[in-house]
Amino acid sequence: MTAALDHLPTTDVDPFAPEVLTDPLAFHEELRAAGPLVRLTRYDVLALGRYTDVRAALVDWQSFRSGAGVGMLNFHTETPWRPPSLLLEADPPHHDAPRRVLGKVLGPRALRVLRERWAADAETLVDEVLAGGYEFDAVPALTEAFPLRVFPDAVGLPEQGRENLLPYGDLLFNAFGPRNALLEEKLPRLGELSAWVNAQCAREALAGEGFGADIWAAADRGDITAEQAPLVVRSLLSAGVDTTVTGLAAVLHAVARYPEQWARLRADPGLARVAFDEAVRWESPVQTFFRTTATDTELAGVRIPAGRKVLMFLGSANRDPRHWGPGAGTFDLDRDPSGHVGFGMGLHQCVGQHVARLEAEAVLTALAARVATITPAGPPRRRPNNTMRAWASMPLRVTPA
Ligand code: HEM
Ligand code: OVM
Repeated sequence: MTAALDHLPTTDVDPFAPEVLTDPLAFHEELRAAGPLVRLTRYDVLALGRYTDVRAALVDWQSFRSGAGVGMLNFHTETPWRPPSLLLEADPPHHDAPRRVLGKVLGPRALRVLRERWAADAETLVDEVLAGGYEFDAVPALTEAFPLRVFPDAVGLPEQGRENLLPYGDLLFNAFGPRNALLEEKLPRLGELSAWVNAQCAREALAGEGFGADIWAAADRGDITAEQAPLVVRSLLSAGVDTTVTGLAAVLHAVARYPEQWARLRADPGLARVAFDEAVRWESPVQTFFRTTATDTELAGVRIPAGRKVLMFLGSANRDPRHWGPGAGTFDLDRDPSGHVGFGMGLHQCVGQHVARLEAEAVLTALAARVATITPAGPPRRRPNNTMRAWASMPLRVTPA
């Protein structure tokens, strides 16, 4: 059963327009209702909004390729703005060795060492915040402060220049989208930010211990080449900070909006990890990624010709009532969020997800021991980004435990 692309349902909505990025839920519903595969007339790309189809595309890496880039730009026909990632923007067999190395560097063994340190760092940070009062903007105070306190040290970055990490991530995640005003506005800093990030990837720039040194040690062992090592380090600096900042904000927003869920978490802090994963499902900090069809590919009964960009709406899949039921839109610790696609699925599934969970667990556990209630202290403000569902500001009011 195949239908021609010109007979597909279409929408003229620009999913990268600031107002849609700020509040995409109505658009997601429209997308899912229109059909499994929808043509976005604005960009002439195909879109997937339903859980089943997003998941099918994610796991079928043979048909839905990453090597042509996972943004709107097709690396086969246009020049990428930076050398492609050896993980995110690569297919097997090239993807395999860098993935194996980073999987081990960020694996359970490495994280066991960090667990206690990060728990203590979270307690210190939360104490510092509370010492300043029971009303604060959680974005600078917690969601940005904590990852910036622990992650660059874990990588082994010098102190100098760390203020470039968030702007670099913001630019990178905007660059997966179209060249709209949001991206244009940030492009002037591209050269300066890339130069700093690239310089930190050299062996000499990195501390003798840490994720960065571990990647270089893998190069010494011959698991990857010395040419690959800097680009694997670059993946950490690209994907390791803004993502967890946005993920932490997602879970704080969720517990502030659902006070009874915060009460449950306080009663059973063992729920911290479930709470984080449920927040990653509910908010989907990373909203979208593209794939490019390798050959003529059939999906949901439609034949997609080779070389087409397909946009996967992770955030829409994660709230699809066809999969999650009528309560898909609520943040609920009774739900088993496993199977969500907020970290992707299949070959490219987030290699840093254990790092993200460990950071979140540390912050939520420290908060749960110190704070009885968390409520909004004013309207939170989004920071529109072409890929991330990020926050500019999140005023919170807490009461001490
Ligand atoms: C891959 C989301 C944290 C490093 C991915 C993918 C998603 C994602 C959706 C799949 C991309 C695809 O299929 O094309 C997130 C979210 C995070 C998070 C929501 C936090 C809440 C992190 C952290 C790191 C990291 C902390 C590094 C320490 C990576 C890398 C990849 C990746 C290198 C590419 C993996 C590959 O292609 O094999 N992430 N991520 N992420 N993530 Fe994360
Ligand atoms: C990378 C990379 C960059 C951005 C995001 C990402 C979410 C990975 O350079 O490997 O995963």
